[in-house]
Amino acid sequence: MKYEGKKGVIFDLDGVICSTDHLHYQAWKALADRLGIYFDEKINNRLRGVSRMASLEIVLERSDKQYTQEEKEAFAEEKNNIYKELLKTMSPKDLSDEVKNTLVELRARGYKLAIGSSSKNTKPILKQIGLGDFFDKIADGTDITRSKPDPEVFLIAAERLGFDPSECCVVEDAKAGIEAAKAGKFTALALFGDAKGCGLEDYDLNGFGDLLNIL
Ligand code: B16
Ligand code: MG
Repeated sequence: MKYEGKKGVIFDLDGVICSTDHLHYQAWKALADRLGIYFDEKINNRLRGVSRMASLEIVLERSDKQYTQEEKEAFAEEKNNIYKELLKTMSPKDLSDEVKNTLVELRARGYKLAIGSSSKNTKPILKQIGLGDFFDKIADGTDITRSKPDPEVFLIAAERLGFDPSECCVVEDAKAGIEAAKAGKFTALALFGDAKGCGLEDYDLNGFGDLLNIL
Protein backbone atom coordinates (compact mmCIF):
# COMPACT_ATOMS: atom_id res chain seq x y z
CA MET A 1 0.00 0.00 0.00
CA LYS A 2 1.67 3.14 -1.26
CA TYR A 3 -0.94 5.74 -0.40
CA GLU A 4 -2.12 4.88 3.09
CA GLY A 5 -4.50 7.30 4.84
CA LYS A 6 -6.52 8.23 1.76
CA LYS A 7 -10.29 8.22 2.21
CA GLY A 8 -11.63 9.16 -1.21
CA VAL A 9 -10.90 8.37 -4.85
CA ILE A 10 -12.11 10.79 -7.55
CA PHE A 11 -12.29 9.41 -11.08
CA ASP A 12 -12.29 11.24 -14.36
CA LEU A 13 -15.00 9.70 -16.57
CA ASP A 14 -14.05 9.75 -20.26
CA GLY A 15 -10.91 7.70 -20.78
CA VAL A 16 -10.82 6.35 -17.22
CA ILE A 17 -14.17 4.71 -16.37
CA CYS A 18 -15.21 4.25 -20.01
CA SER A 19 -14.30 5.50 -23.46
CA THR A 20 -16.44 7.93 -25.42
CA ASP A 21 -13.59 9.19 -27.64
CA HIS A 22 -14.95 7.46 -30.75
CA LEU A 23 -18.42 8.98 -30.21
CA HIS A 24 -17.01 12.49 -29.66
CA TYR A 25 -15.00 11.91 -32.85
CA GLN A 26 -18.03 10.90 -34.93
CA ALA A 27 -20.04 13.88 -33.68
CA TRP A 28 -17.27 16.47 -34.25
CA LYS A 29 -16.51 14.90 -37.64
CA ALA A 30 -20.18 15.23 -38.71
CA LEU A 31 -20.14 18.93 -37.76
CA ALA A 32 -16.74 19.56 -39.39
CA ASP A 33 -17.84 17.80 -42.62
CA ARG A 34 -20.99 19.92 -42.79
CA LEU A 35 -18.92 23.08 -42.37
CA GLY A 36 -16.29 21.88 -44.89
CA ILE A 37 -13.52 21.82 -42.28
CA TYR A 38 -10.79 19.16 -42.25
CA PHE A 39 -10.91 16.98 -39.12
CA ASP A 40 -9.16 13.70 -38.26
CA GLU A 41 -8.45 11.40 -35.31
CA LYS A 42 -5.17 13.17 -34.54
CA ILE A 43 -7.00 16.47 -34.04
CA ASN A 44 -9.64 14.58 -32.03
CA ASN A 45 -6.92 13.45 -29.60
CA ARG A 46 -6.33 17.08 -28.69
CA LEU A 47 -9.94 17.31 -27.45
CA ARG A 48 -9.48 14.77 -24.65
CA GLY A 49 -10.35 16.31 -21.28
CA VAL A 50 -11.00 19.70 -22.94
CA SER A 51 -14.36 21.50 -22.48
CA ARG A 52 -16.96 21.54 -25.28
CA MET A 53 -16.40 25.19 -26.30
CA ALA A 54 -12.60 24.86 -26.12
CA SER A 55 -12.93 21.69 -28.27
CA LEU A 56 -14.95 23.66 -30.84
CA GLU A 57 -12.20 26.32 -31.03
CA ILE A 58 -9.71 23.54 -31.87
CA VAL A 59 -12.05 22.18 -34.59
CA LEU A 60 -12.46 25.70 -36.04
CA GLU A 61 -8.67 26.29 -36.22
CA ARG A 62 -8.79 24.77 -39.72
CA SER A 63 -11.58 27.08 -40.92
CA ASP A 64 -10.93 30.25 -42.99
CA LYS A 65 -14.15 31.82 -41.76
CA GLN A 66 -14.70 33.89 -38.63
CA TYR A 67 -17.82 32.89 -36.72
CA THR A 68 -19.81 34.93 -34.18
CA GLN A 69 -20.27 33.73 -30.61
CA GLU A 70 -23.91 32.97 -31.44
CA GLU A 71 -22.91 30.76 -34.39
CA LYS A 72 -20.32 28.99 -32.25
CA GLU A 73 -22.90 28.22 -29.58
CA ALA A 74 -25.22 26.80 -32.26
CA PHE A 75 -22.36 24.61 -33.60
CA ALA A 76 -21.59 23.30 -30.10
CA GLU A 77 -25.26 22.47 -29.61
CA GLU A 78 -25.44 20.76 -33.01
CA LYS A 79 -22.44 18.59 -32.12
CA ASN A 80 -23.87 17.81 -28.69
CA ASN A 81 -27.21 16.72 -30.18
CA ILE A 82 -25.42 14.27 -32.49
CA TYR A 83 -23.26 13.10 -29.56
CA LYS A 84 -26.30 12.56 -27.29
CA GLU A 85 -27.91 10.35 -29.95
CA LEU A 86 -24.67 8.32 -30.21
CA LEU A 87 -24.53 7.94 -26.41
CA LYS A 88 -27.77 5.95 -26.61
CA THR A 89 -25.75 3.14 -28.25
CA MET A 90 -23.65 2.74 -25.08
CA SER A 91 -24.50 -0.10 -22.70
CA PRO A 92 -23.05 -1.97 -19.68
CA LYS A 93 -20.83 -3.72 -22.25
CA ASP A 94 -18.87 -0.45 -22.41
CA LEU A 95 -17.81 -0.97 -18.79
CA SER A 96 -14.94 -3.45 -18.48
CA ASP A 97 -14.88 -6.16 -15.82
CA GLU A 98 -11.55 -4.78 -14.65
CA VAL A 99 -13.03 -1.34 -13.96
CA LYS A 100 -16.22 -2.70 -12.37
CA ASN A 101 -14.43 -5.21 -10.11
CA THR A 102 -11.81 -2.68 -9.04
CA LEU A 103 -14.48 -0.12 -8.10
CA VAL A 104 -16.40 -2.72 -6.08
CA GLU A 105 -13.22 -3.81 -4.26
CA LEU A 106 -12.18 -0.21 -3.48
CA ARG A 107 -15.58 0.37 -1.92
CA ALA A 108 -15.23 -2.87 0.08
CA ARG A 109 -11.90 -1.52 1.38
CA GLY A 110 -13.76 1.52 2.75
CA TYR A 111 -13.03 4.20 0.15
CA LYS A 112 -15.67 6.72 -0.88
CA LEU A 113 -15.82 7.02 -4.65
CA ALA A 114 -16.64 10.09 -6.76
CA ILE A 115 -16.62 11.27 -10.35
CA GLY A 116 -14.89 14.51 -11.38
CA SER A 117 -15.62 15.04 -15.07
CA SER A 118 -15.72 18.06 -17.39
CA SER A 119 -18.57 16.43 -19.30
CA LYS A 120 -22.08 17.86 -19.07
CA ASN A 121 -23.26 14.41 -20.20
CA THR A 122 -21.77 12.61 -17.19
CA LYS A 123 -25.07 11.42 -15.69
CA PRO A 124 -26.55 9.97 -18.93
CA ILE A 125 -23.22 8.22 -19.67
CA LEU A 126 -23.09 6.64 -16.20
CA LYS A 127 -26.68 5.50 -16.61
CA GLN A 128 -25.98 3.94 -20.03
CA ILE A 129 -23.05 1.87 -18.68
CA GLY A 130 -25.00 0.71 -15.61
CA LEU A 131 -23.34 2.95 -13.00
CA GLY A 132 -26.21 5.43 -12.64
CA ASP A 133 -26.48 5.02 -8.87
CA PHE A 134 -23.02 3.68 -8.11
CA PHE A 135 -20.84 6.64 -7.12
CA ASP A 136 -21.11 8.28 -3.71
CA LYS A 137 -20.84 11.76 -5.25
CA ILE A 138 -20.60 13.32 -8.71
CA ALA A 139 -19.11 16.66 -9.79
CA ASP A 140 -19.36 17.34 -13.52
CA GLY A 141 -19.50 19.92 -16.29
CA THR A 142 -22.87 21.15 -15.06
CA ASP A 143 -21.34 22.21 -11.72
CA ILE A 144 -18.34 24.21 -12.87
CA THR A 145 -17.47 27.57 -14.39
CA ARG A 146 -13.81 26.69 -15.09
CA SER A 147 -12.69 23.57 -16.93
CA LYS A 148 -9.58 21.44 -16.24
CA PRO A 149 -6.66 22.31 -15.79
CA ASP A 150 -8.51 24.40 -13.20
CA PRO A 151 -9.06 22.22 -10.09
CA GLU A 152 -12.69 23.36 -9.60
CA VAL A 153 -14.39 20.06 -10.53
CA PHE A 154 -12.15 18.00 -8.21
CA LEU A 155 -12.50 20.48 -5.35
CA ILE A 156 -16.30 20.24 -5.63
CA ALA A 157 -16.10 16.42 -5.70
CA ALA A 158 -13.89 16.38 -2.56
CA GLU A 159 -16.16 18.84 -0.77
CA ARG A 160 -19.20 16.68 -1.61
CA LEU A 161 -17.39 13.63 -0.25
CA GLY A 162 -16.61 15.64 2.90
CA PHE A 163 -12.82 15.22 2.56
CA ASP A 164 -9.83 17.51 2.24
CA PRO A 165 -7.94 17.22 -1.09
CA SER A 166 -4.98 15.76 0.84
CA GLU A 167 -7.24 12.81 1.74
CA CYS A 168 -8.16 12.06 -1.90
CA CYS A 169 -6.54 10.55 -4.99
CA VAL A 170 -7.55 11.66 -8.48
CA VAL A 171 -7.38 9.20 -11.40
CA GLU A 172 -6.89 10.91 -14.80
CA ASP A 173 -6.07 10.09 -18.43
CA ALA A 174 -5.48 13.69 -19.57
CA LYS A 175 -2.51 15.94 -18.78
CA ALA A 176 -4.97 18.81 -18.17
CA GLY A 177 -6.62 16.61 -15.53
CA ILE A 178 -3.31 15.83 -13.81
CA GLU A 179 -2.53 19.57 -13.78
CA ALA A 180 -5.96 20.19 -12.24
CA ALA A 181 -5.38 17.54 -9.57
CA LYS A 182 -1.97 18.94 -8.61
CA ALA A 183 -3.31 22.53 -8.60
CA GLY A 184 -5.95 21.34 -6.11
CA LYS A 185 -3.32 19.56 -3.95
CA PHE A 186 -4.64 16.06 -4.65
CA THR A 187 -2.54 12.93 -5.17
CA ALA A 188 -2.59 12.51 -8.96
CA LEU A 189 -2.65 9.01 -10.44
CA ALA A 190 -2.09 8.82 -14.21
CA LEU A 191 -3.75 6.21 -16.39
CA PHE A 192 -3.14 5.98 -20.17
CA GLY A 193 -3.28 9.00 -22.48
CA ASP A 194 -1.02 12.00 -22.18
CA ALA A 195 -1.42 11.90 -18.38
CA LYS A 196 1.02 9.02 -18.04
CA GLY A 197 4.60 10.21 -18.08
CA CYS A 198 3.62 13.90 -18.25
CA GLY A 199 5.99 14.55 -15.35
CA LEU A 200 3.49 16.11 -12.94
CA GLU A 201 1.76 12.94 -11.73
CA ASP A 202 2.51 11.22 -8.42
CA TYR A 203 2.16 7.71 -9.84
CA ASP A 204 1.78 6.01 -13.24
CA LEU A 205 -0.82 3.24 -13.08
CA ASN A 206 -0.21 0.00 -15.01
CA GLY A 207 -3.93 -0.32 -15.79
CA PHE A 208 -7.06 0.39 -13.76
CA GLY A 209 -6.67 -2.73 -11.59
CA ASP A 210 -3.27 -1.45 -10.40
CA LEU A 211 -5.25 0.82 -8.01
CA LEU A 212 -5.69 -2.25 -5.81
CA ASN A 213 -1.90 -2.52 -5.41
CA ILE A 214 -1.46 1.02 -4.14
CA LEU A 215 -4.67 1.77 -2.18
P1 B16 B 1 -19.39 17.34 -23.01
P2 B16 B 1 -13.71 14.02 -18.89
C1 B16 B 1 -14.41 15.42 -21.08
O1 B16 B 1 -14.71 14.46 -20.09
C2 B16 B 1 -13.98 14.74 -22.38
O2 B16 B 1 -12.74 14.08 -22.20
C3 B16 B 1 -13.81 15.80 -23.46
O3 B16 B 1 -13.42 15.19 -24.68
C4 B16 B 1 -15.14 16.55 -23.62
O4 B16 B 1 -15.00 17.59 -24.60
C5 B16 B 1 -15.54 17.16 -22.29
O5 B16 B 1 -15.63 16.13 -21.32
C6 B16 B 1 -16.87 17.89 -22.36
O6 B16 B 1 -17.86 16.95 -22.67
O7 B16 B 1 -19.40 17.96 -24.37
O8 B16 B 1 -20.09 16.01 -22.92
O9 B16 B 1 -19.85 18.30 -21.94
O10 B16 B 1 -12.49 13.40 -19.52
O11 B16 B 1 -13.40 15.27 -18.07
O12 B16 B 1 -14.55 13.02 -18.13
MG1 MG C 1 -10.62 12.03 -19.46
